Amino acid sequence: MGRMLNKAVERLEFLGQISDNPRSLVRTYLSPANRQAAECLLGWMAELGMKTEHLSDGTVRGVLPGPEPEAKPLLLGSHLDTVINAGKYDGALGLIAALAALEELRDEGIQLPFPVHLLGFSDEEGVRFQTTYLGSRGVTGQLDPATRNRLDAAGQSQALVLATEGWHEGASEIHYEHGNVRGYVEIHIEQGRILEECDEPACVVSGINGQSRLLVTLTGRTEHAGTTPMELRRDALTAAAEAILATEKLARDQTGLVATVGKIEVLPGGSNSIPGVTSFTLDFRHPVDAERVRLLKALEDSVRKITASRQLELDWQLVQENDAVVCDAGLTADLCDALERVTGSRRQLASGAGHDGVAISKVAPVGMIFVRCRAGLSHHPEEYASPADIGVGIRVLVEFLKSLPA
Ligand code: HGY
Ligand code: MN
Ligand code: MN
Repeated sequence: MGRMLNKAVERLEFLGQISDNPRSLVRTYLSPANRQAAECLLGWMAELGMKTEHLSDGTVRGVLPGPEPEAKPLLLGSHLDTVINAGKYDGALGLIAALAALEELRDEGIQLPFPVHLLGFSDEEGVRFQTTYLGSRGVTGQLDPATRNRLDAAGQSQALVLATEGWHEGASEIHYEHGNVRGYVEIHIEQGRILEECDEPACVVSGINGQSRLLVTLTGRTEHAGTTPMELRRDALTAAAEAILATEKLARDQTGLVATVGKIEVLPGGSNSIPGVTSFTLDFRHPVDAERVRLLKALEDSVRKITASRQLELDWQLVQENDAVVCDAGLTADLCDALERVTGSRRQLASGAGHDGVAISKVAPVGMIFVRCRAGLSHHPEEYASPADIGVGIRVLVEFLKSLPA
């Protein structure tokens, strides 16, 4: 496992240098760096003897057909894209670890009795269009018109960007439907602190929390900063500040709720003009869907009171909503058996982070393995998983794959 693990760590380092920004790691939907990372993965999969192909949206796939190419495939995968100023493990670890597990099986002379597809999804984080799972929703027929019409910062729709910047030459069509996939398994860093607190290198994921993503826009009136009396102002930024603090207070008061405003835009954006329009993103999550919906409505009511009291207009736009996903009991039991053989533990954790398994779960049973990450830090350049823990994750996946019957 030593040589294979070293190669996996080297590949993670290599992918971690492929960025659209020379000073920090960022790869987004159909960006040059995302394509470069995809081409890297295609090359490594081809080295393993996989039949490789790419989709016009930048998702790539490698296939090991096995003795019965028409049998239902087991899907492995994760995402090629990153957040802004990212760490090098979120997404990439799942791809490199899955590839390493398949290489380990080859080195052990083991041919799996079923087809395996390894998928590198083009966009999971949703940085460019503020929507999630563009790649995994793409291969499962879930890209709705609302998503296709989402605009990026340059005002281009996802459909237009795909048409004009897509990787069309030689692209394949890949489509998975309910009933024609054996399952989907992904390795991912935990992005939390629990494995570190219990000093365990890896665990199995029991489920993925639901999330709501919104765009909230407050409209007041732009006026002169020097001549407009305070009592006459309809300041869209101070109102947004009050709304954002109300969001934080609600999340602090409600167990299980996490809410984040990650991006804000203020117009017209001049230091001597009162902000007339402020828009901000809202990321709202809770393990229980009904609670998430109830609390989101409560927040909307609070924000409407704030904007009404300040004579502002409010646009409360739900961009995307994913209910919580419970990982498949059968896959999870098999993964726990594999975990126990490697570490002696059968620990399961729920994921506060979203993953491509949310989209794939619409057509296939899903399971996940978490690998410990230092201080739980993620979506940060100091994100880190040790080679030893990555090696455990890979061994768990190898044990799991070996245990599956034809
Ligand atoms: O936002 C998330 O939960 C994941 O990192 N896409
Ligand atoms: Mn991820
Ligand atoms: Mn992420």
